[in-house]
Amino acid sequence: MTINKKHVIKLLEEIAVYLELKGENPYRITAYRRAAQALEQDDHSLDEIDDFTKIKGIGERTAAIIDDYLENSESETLQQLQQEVPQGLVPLLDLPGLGGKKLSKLYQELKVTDAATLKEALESGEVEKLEGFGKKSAEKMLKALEDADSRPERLPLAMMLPLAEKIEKYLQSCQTFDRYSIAGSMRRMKETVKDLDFIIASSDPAKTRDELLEYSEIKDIVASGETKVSIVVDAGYEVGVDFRIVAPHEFASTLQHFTGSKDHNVTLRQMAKEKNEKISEYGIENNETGEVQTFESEKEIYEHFGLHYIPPEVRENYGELDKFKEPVRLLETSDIRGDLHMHSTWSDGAQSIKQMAEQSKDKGYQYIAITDHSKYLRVANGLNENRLRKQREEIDKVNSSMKDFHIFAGIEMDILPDASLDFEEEFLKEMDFVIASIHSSFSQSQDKIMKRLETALECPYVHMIAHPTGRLIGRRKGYDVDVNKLITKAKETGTILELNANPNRLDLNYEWLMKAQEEGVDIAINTDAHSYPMLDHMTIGAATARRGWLRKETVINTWTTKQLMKKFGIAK
Ligand code: DGT
Ligand code: CA
Ligand code: CA
Ligand code: ZN
Repeated sequence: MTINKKHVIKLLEEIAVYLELKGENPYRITAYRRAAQALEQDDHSLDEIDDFTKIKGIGERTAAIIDDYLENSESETLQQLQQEVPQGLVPLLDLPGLGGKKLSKLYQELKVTDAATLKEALESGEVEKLEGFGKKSAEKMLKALEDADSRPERLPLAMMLPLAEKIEKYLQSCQTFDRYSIAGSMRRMKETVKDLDFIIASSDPAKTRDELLEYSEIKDIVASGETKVSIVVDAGYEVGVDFRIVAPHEFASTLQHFTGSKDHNVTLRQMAKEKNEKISEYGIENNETGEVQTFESEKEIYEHFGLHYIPPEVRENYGELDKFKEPVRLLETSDIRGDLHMHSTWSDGAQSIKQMAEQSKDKGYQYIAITDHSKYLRVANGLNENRLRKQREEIDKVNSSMKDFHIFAGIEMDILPDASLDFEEEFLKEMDFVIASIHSSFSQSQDKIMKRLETALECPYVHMIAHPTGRLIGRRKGYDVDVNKLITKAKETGTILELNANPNRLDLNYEWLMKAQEEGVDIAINTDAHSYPMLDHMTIGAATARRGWLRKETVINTWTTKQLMKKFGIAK
């Protein structure tokens, strides 16, 4: 790292903070702050300064610290301080109303060293008794502390989806407008979401504002203007919701603007600039005439820049503003012809084989695979060879009773901790479709995990690896997979990798999907449904596929029944 002036300024400020926490002499603290300011105000770059004491406000001692830092790329003074001051104190500086001076007092007088000890001191009432602290500020701090540990900065998509649906239901029932859309990261189907954004087209913004404020779930109102209403709702966790109210003719531009991502819009703004235009949430302004053009749809906005329509999921500034100069056909939910991973009452599913099949047919599918758990997974009532043979009889029966629909007799077979498979190859031959997956011993080393996956990949009767990393978004990291190696090996062995569409999983994630497609690996998007409603997760899977730029031909469950039979080695 080459050290620049900003680094030096930051160093001096950090030293001041630590001294303050230690309760040092205020003059010394001020000296460092003044030195930081002096450097900030000085116009020279670092290599133009040969003697720091020549700058007014920087003394001998400070200059020596800077020289030490420049020479060694680290500061002994700072390191020393970091050892003396409890590390748990520093993050507490972010709490409202808690500067270095006050925090130092809590440290010196009440032995507060981190969030937990501060919480104790606040709850016992000791803090409000201290000079300079009041009951009110103590309450504020306690609330901030509680909020901080009750809710992470971003929530998993799966937690936000039901809330977004609930709000949409309310918006549908509203009387003062009829056009609205979700925007922001939720519309882009990002896997974690900070807050929800909605765009509303209204010719009577005052009335619309009032109507929004009548929503029954509001916990807090942050803003209530005629262009923006911001609320906090409580859905078991606090979530911010922003509504932008715009005139109907501005709707498309506002929607495009607040769908983001920020980086996508920065690049688009650059493209506008090159055309001598300015793009904003109101439209596109011609810099010469000052005229503002508005649009009927986002499609028209992209066409204005010579681009094809860019789906929201792709707007992440990953090169899409270049790529979509040419038409790009990404996967759509309607391309999906079937779902190849789901459970029935034979293991831990909620519905029977027939019920799952009929529900899937109603969704317009041509086939499904019933893939219950294997015997190793006792908690899920996993099936042994005998029960699987019985299940096949049931599947045959349902198959002959349904027209234009096919059920593949599948299995989701566990890969055991010792890297063996739950069934012998002799038996696997009998199955139409074999999924292998890991549900145990997540903490094994990468070597061991890879050995397990490789056994499955190399088995000629395994067609697919399900939820390849085992992660649960925001809850569980998954096991230690070398995904690059997995992708290479999947290509080599002709094994399908899954995009598990469950919003808690989205596994593989979109970045790995890009890579897998590049390497020519087949992907299947499956819901892993354990009940009816979960079959609908396919739309989330398709959206994630678009985030990974997946084309239809990469996704094998867009194929026909016949094509799949061939692929699975069961076609006559
Ligand atoms: P998040 O963090 O999950 O809420 O992600 P977004 O993308 O929903 O971010 P948010 O809610 O801060 O803003 C919504 C979109 O609005 C964002 O994607 C880009 C757009 N936008 C327009 N102007 C601004 C701006 O000044 N700051 C930010 N952060 N975003 C802006
Ligand atoms: Ca947002
Ligand atoms: Ca927002
Ligand atoms: Zn499953």
